[in-house]
Amino acid sequence: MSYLKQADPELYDVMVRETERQAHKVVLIASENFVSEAVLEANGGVMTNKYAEGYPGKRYYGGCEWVDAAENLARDRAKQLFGCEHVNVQPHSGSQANMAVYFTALKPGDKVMGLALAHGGHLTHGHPINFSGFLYNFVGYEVDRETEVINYDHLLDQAREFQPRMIVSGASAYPRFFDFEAIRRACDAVGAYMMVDIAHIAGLVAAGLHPSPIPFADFVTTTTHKTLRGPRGGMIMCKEKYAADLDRMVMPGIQGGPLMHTIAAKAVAFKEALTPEYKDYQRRIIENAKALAEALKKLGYRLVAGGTDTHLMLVSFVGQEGMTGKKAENALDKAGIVVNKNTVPFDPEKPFVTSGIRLGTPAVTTRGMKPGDMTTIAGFIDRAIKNRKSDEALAAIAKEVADFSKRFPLYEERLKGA
Ligand code: DSN
Repeated sequence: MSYLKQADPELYDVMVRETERQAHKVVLIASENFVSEAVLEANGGVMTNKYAEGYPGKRYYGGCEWVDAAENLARDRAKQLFGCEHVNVQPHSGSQANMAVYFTALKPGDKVMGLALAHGGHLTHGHPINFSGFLYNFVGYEVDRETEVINYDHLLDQAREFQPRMIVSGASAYPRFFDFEAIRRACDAVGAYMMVDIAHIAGLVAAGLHPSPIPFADFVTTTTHKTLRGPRGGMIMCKEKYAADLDRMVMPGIQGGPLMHTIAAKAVAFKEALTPEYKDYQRRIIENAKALAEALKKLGYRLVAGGTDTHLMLVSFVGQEGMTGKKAENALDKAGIVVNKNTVPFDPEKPFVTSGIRLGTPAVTTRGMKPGDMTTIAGFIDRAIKNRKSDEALAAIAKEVADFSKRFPLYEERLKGA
């Protein structure tokens, strides 16, 4: 029996439609994933009712004994998973996690370096239209024009010249591994804090498949819902010496009551992430990404930085007359394949048009797809892009994509009898 169906049929119908959309399309958005039913249950549970400003054992409200237990489980499991000295699981989002670190370590006007958004960075890494860009004096470092990867000698030179108080690394559209040891050397050369935002690669780091920044960084932030496959939210890890200041900055500095239902769901996701099956899942994400990259290259597509080490890749249409990321995103959506347009390094197009698309494999891997299926998906992508002007052809591909997707059931129980 669905309480929602009874109470609000209109919203219930919208939820069913969204579940069907997730199940019947191929989701290649690199930052999205499908959480387990256990994570969904915790996230939709009774802890949403509880106010709990403060931290376990030191709250501003009575009745916190069970939310304390949930937060302690989340904290202990996160520490075990990442091997960090201290963790704060309360940030509502990645953006607030980054804000808390900046507010802890920096003063307004301080100089900071971050990977430029157009080169794979994130809005909160100093973009002028974001609070990070309003408050701090950020300069962006960029990828090398030839290799399209970060040149760490150039980064060191730039740091020596600019003398930042902090160097931020991590990205939302960078397909190669980061060299955290080299970034630490640059930080040490100029006495800067090292902050790494591992939102995209957190699951790979947790599984030991991407080098970990934890031994090198002062602060590591992440979201919990991308490769990590937890509920939507944020988290901060840091050295013990910053713990008290950081916790005070998260609450009361920038947040009030923590979202205890989400923290409970984070605990569940971290337990899942501590299993051998999870490590295998992360390995398969990378295997699938490499298979998709190779299949696309065989079909003649150009990938930024030549391919991927991780869960994501960027297809570049630079130099292809009349082709843009926006056109590709629209055509693919009509064909049942969900991606996002994305700027590529040195992109001649505006951010709302772009010359690229970003593709990632966490969500399709959760559904059980394998490297052979990536070849099938590359074929769908190629046909959709080539037939982008024909709605009829795109609708036919969408039907094939839906049939293909049905071979990898998702949230079936929810759709039964909906
Ligand atoms: N919006 C996220 C992404 O898609 O990568 C970053 O915050």
